[in-house]
Amino acid sequence: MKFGTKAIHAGVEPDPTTGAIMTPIYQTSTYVQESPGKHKGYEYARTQNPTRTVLQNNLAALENGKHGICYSSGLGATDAILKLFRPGDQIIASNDLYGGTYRIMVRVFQEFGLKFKFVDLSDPGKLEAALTPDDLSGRTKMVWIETPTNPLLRLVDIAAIAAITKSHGIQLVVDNTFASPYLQNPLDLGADIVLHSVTKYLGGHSDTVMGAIILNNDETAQRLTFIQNACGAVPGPQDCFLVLRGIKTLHVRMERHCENTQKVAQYLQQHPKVSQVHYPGLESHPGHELAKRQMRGFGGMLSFELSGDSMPEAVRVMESFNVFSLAESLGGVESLCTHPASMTHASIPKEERQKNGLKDTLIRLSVGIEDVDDLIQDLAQAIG
Ligand code: P1T
Repeated sequence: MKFGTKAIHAGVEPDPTTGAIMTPIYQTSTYVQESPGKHKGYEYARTQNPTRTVLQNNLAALENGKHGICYSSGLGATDAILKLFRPGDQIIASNDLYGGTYRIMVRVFQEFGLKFKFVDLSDPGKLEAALTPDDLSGRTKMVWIETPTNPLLRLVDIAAIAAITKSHGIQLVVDNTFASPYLQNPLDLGADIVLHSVTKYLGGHSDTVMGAIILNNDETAQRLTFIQNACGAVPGPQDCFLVLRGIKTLHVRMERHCENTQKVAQYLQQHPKVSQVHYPGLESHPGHELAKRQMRGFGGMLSFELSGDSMPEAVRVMESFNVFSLAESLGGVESLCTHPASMTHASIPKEERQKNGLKDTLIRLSVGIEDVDDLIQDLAQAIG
């Protein structure tokens, strides 16, 4: 099946009791057993829920993976992956990543003894260089990347990084939130685990918070399913239904996100008051050629900087939008504008942010699927 057909049909069957075409919301906490241990495969709703099962199977199909496992948020999924490790184990992560991911690594798991090293992985050579003999003596267990990265839209070469991790027996996780499975399938490029903040493009309508992990390895999937039940960060059935509904239009939405964002990026690039636009669809982007190889489109996210780097001017622009809403999050049908330094990436210390190239004046856009002329007009009046 091709992507659009899988989005609508994979894992989804008419309800066996009524023929309902839409997966029912099994709003129940428990399931009646005939005799102790004799049941229909469902015991308690933290452990299994039929609405969640359908969504998990659908997500696995979209990422060309064997197992899909859902959690109550993207960070719930991140938490589950980090619980695969023991004190002393090291994870090497890209230095440009969602602030909450940095926060759970440094402020939660580092306190439990996990070790983290942050490296600019947009150059795979830097991964080789970062792997000291000590790191390679079994200490480094995982490499963690986002591509494109949040919020600087840097591209990381998944196949090149996977070749390095495989040669050293290290696992590779790709946070595929910005691309969505419509534009990029990391498992096909050699990644071991794909993570999504389902909250974003998969849900697509800014009405649900959820996370997911997709992978092929049976043993790791079994452990992650154990953690899902044992630690309890599960999504409710209503949310699973909303995401299943959202996914049915993922391919159509992503086409419009990409089309609109390319036009918005081109508009911003020629604007005299804009000094830099970070969007992989622009030929001037350092990852443009890689994006053409690795992705099927350039996505709906971009960030930009105003000439002069003036904070009051950046704030004035962000306060002046009529169509873009100033809010955290991304990937919904409506356009959003975010100030990473004070919002999504505030949990990364300022020196750390600046060392990685994230300026306080950076403005991030999640370009929605409205009429692009209205979006460009809104940018024109806000930037002035
Ligand atoms: O918000 P949650 O569903 O827990 O997902 C966390 C997460 C993980 N990975 C990436 C790449 C993300 O962007 C996020 C959440 N990001 C935002 C809320 C944001 O505005 O960037």
